[in-house]
Amino acid sequence: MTDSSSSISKFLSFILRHKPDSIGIELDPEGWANIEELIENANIPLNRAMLFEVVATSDKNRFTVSADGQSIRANQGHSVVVNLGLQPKQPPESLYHGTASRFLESIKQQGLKPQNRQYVHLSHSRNTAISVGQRHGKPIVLTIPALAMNQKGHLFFQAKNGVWLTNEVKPEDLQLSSEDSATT
Ligand code: HQG
Repeated sequence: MTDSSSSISKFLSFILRHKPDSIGIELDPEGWANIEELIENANIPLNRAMLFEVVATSDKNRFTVSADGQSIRANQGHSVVVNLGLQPKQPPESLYHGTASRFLESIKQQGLKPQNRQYVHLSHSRNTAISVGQRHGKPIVLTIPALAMNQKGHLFFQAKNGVWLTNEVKPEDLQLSSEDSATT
């Protein structure tokens, strides 16, 4: 990704996940923004070609353009409440959550909470979890017994880009062991 696409991607994530009102636009209940309006209101240089290029090249497949080409939404990561229409899905046996060591005590006490987002984010790969954790500090990977939780009635969802989502993970469901470090 070029510097310019990366700053457009950050801008789109900020507007489409968190603060559409910061440029005076609204998302519909399913999280879609009108592309014309988004471009008109953008406070960075942006046109349709630039926007479409970022959608097509986003390393994490972060955005979807509607079938009619008129609207765009983020695939996951929202703090604003939107209905992505995700259906509960059976997860694999284990999923991973990457976090920073400084959050561990609090996570042990309270479990994993969505914090500012709509869901707790989980991945099926430990390596992805390590990169996610690194964004916050010294990475730690927690193993989540997703299938066993699902069998107890806890719901899991998978966003269009493969990220797994759930409402929370209670402390008793967290598997904490000496292997939960990211040194491998
Ligand atoms: C932590 C990126 C203390 C949680 C990634 C995390 C991801 C607690 C932080 C997506 C806690 C929230 C999401 C508790 C949770 N006490 N800390 N009880 N419960 N936490 O950024 O999962 O590049 O909101 O462990 O790839 O890091 O943006 O969530 O460290 O999929 O597309 O609170 O963002 O995608 O941080 O990342 P975040 P996340 P993008």
